[in-house]
Amino acid sequence: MVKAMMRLSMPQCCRFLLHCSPARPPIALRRCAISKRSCSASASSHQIRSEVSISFGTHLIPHPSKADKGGEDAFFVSNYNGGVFAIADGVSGWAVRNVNPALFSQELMANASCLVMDHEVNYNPQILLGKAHAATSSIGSATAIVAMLEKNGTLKLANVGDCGLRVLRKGDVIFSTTPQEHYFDCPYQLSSQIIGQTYRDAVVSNVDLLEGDMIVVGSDGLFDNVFDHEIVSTISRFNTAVEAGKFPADLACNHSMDANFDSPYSLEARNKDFDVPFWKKILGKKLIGGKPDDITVIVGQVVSSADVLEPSEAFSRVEIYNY
Ligand SMILES: [Mn+2]
Repeated sequence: MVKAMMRLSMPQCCRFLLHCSPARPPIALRRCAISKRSCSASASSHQIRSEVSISFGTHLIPHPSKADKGGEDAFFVSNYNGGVFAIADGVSGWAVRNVNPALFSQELMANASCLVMDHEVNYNPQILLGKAHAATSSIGSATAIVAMLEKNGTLKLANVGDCGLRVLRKGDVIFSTTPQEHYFDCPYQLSSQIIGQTYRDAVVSNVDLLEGDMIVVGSDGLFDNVFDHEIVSTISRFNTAVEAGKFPADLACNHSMDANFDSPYSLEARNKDFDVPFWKKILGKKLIGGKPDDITVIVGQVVSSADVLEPSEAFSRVEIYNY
């Protein structure tokens, strides 16, 4: 399924692919549209035991047909303040205009990663999205989610489109984002064109987290293929985010290739009145199956800052992937 750019006609629903390629390894940040000065690190001199931060596990599995180029999702994680993490999903509909859909999402995330410590951003994820979007010159569009944890445990979110986030506490989902879309498979998106959405369209949320909470952030490749109860059962098998990071993505990949799995995506499609042709319906068939896509997952575990960071390691570190 090719995710639609705004004002393009809806493509035909659901196709299924046969194999899943391994994720491309992380690539260090190579280029940044923001001045280098704003990328420089800052230090916090003390770690107080009552403060929290996030321990990350990450995984990106490109769409099988895009694996050679690494797919069109991009993300970064940073340990600045309590932790900053973000995902952008390049809208694949741009390929029909001979535009590489990966360029916009990659540049958006590179710019956002450089602005994490910007004083005008002031640790506000919505402003970060706005400034990163303004600094992005590539043609294309992307959905995007940015999350920032304050050391007091407040998680601040800004979300445009259908990337998603869940907060898990003691086996329950206690917070969930809701996707924004114009119509089925055409999400809200930050764009190089004036018709797209802006940071002002982001859904902004604050969530109070506790030590031990697990955060699962993903592109729609995760949430279209994995139900929340599966995320809970998968994550609860592991004690740390580093261990847990890979498994939701692997599960999503397996489901995405399973033509017999009644996925969240196929359920949603039928709810929106998409289905198999009439002649298949009378044979008892229905529209089911996973949705092949780039799958990006960041798992974060809220931990005591003092448990993971020595003062000498408290410098901000930004890792950006797929760029
Ligand atoms: Mn996607």
